Amino acid sequence: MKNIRFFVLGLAVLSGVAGFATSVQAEVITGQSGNVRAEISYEQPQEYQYKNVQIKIVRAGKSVLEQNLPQDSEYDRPIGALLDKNDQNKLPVLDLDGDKEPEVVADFFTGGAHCCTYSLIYRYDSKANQYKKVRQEWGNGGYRLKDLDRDGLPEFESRDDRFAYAFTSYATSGYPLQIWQYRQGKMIDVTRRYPKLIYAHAFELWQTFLSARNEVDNGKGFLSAYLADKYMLGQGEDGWQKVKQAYKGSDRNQYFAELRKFLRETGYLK
Ligand SMILES: [Ca+2]
Ligand SMILES: [Ca+2]
Repeated sequence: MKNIRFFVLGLAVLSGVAGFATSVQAEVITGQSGNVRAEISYEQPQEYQYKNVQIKIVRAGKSVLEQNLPQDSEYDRPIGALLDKNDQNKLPVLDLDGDKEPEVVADFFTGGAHCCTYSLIYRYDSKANQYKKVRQEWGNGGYRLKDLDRDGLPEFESRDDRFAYAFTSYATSGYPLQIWQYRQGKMIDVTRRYPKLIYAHAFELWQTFLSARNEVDNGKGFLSAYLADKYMLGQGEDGWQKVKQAYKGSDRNQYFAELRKFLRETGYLK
């Protein structure tokens, strides 16, 4: 079950919040690749509030970007600020798409028990000598950077967070696998290019369902995510057969109807 719920950045974040301070002092997190150096600064947090969050990107000693970041609220904070002091990679600066130019990946957490995490990904536009960003929402979850196909470029391994609370509580929600690539300023959902990983993920969800089906909500949350994975594998019908055989809840007809509707709304069932 643990592996299915691996990215609860939010929870890790809460436990790492810095202590209260009496004087306002700037704190900085940094990252560097080649001659590109990025930093995020903010006032020392007071009562979990982060003020004056700024980003700065310097190329070969020259500042190219320097701006205040809009925050959803004052609880909105850079995740790097909450990592262990010895963590070297607080503000990742790395080439995500193989064009030899590093991007800056700034992760944030908006506060609350789970929700939400998001990334601001900055890309250098050499013609304009400017950085342009995209914002990627991760919801309650997060992601891991991992080179899944070993081509030397990292993928964002994540989950479809729309399944949080969809059929049950947060703790018993399961999620379909989601894999993203960053290419020239855009985030692309490439999950279906990794059928072996989806298969392994579906298998794991099924195992989790089996161990949870006698508990609250009969393992509904895991079964829903399992079926979404099966659709991505082109095995929707096979998935439904297994689901109908295995689900023992007394609300089966209603659950199946709602599940079908949800899978259509989320684009798994076409
Ligand atoms: Ca790049
Ligand atoms: Ca890769």
